[in-house]
Amino acid sequence: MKTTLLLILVISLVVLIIAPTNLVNAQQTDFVAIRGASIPDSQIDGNIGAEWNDASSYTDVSIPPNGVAHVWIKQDGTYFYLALEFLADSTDPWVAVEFGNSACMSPNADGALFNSDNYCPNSYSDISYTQSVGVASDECQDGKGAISVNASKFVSLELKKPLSCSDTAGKDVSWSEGSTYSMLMTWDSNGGGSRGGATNHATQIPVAQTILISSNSVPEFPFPLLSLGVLVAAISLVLLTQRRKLKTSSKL
Ligand SMILES: [Ca+2]
Ligand SMILES: [Ca+2]
Ligand SMILES: [Ca+2]
Repeated sequence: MKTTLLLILVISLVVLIIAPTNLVNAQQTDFVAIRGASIPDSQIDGNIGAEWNDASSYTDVSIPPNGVAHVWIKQDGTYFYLALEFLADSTDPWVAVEFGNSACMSPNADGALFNSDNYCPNSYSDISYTQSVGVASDECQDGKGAISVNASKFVSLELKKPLSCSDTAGKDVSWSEGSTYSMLMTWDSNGGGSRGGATNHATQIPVAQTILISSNSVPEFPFPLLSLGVLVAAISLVLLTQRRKLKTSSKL
């Protein structure tokens, strides 16, 4: 019986130590960029393939001003990786992502722009947000991005961006493991660098989402109830084993 109690105690302590840590991560960040394999520039091609298998994957992510996206996020210690796919209402939308600032279109924030007819038709531009004209392409283009939009208006984009970059003029982020940062996403299809649709990004100001740059290579255990379930199952297993032993010994 002493052994049983000791086992229960040890399991409880392990769960109690692990669960709150993961609960904090799960509650405080929308996305966790786990450590994964590097993606070569050649695979940043607008086609989301097996290179994203070790990334954190999120479905049903709201992408303002309307739509639902599938998002993949990871990092390799040097680069931050983001992939996104969603159904647009045009074959020529633009997509913008703002990094490192929770206010939408904050002057001097870093960003990524895809398929803007004014800045980067069918491609990607490393940008910063500005007080005067909205956005500006960095003189020093860092990282790589790609976008594809098929005839069904399905958008796929991939971004590989340095976690830390010395391009202060381009307002590039300087991110490190263990910290959480803001990200905002929006898209547009009805003019001003896009065309063919009815979606105006200005109709809904995007809310900032948060990314934890994690040193873990597997997703955090995000569900406290599962932790509790594992604990109950483990205790039950121990008690059942003990009971079986007692029965066996009483038969003898
Ligand atoms: Ca790819
Ligand atoms: Ca930039
Ligand atoms: Ca730059």
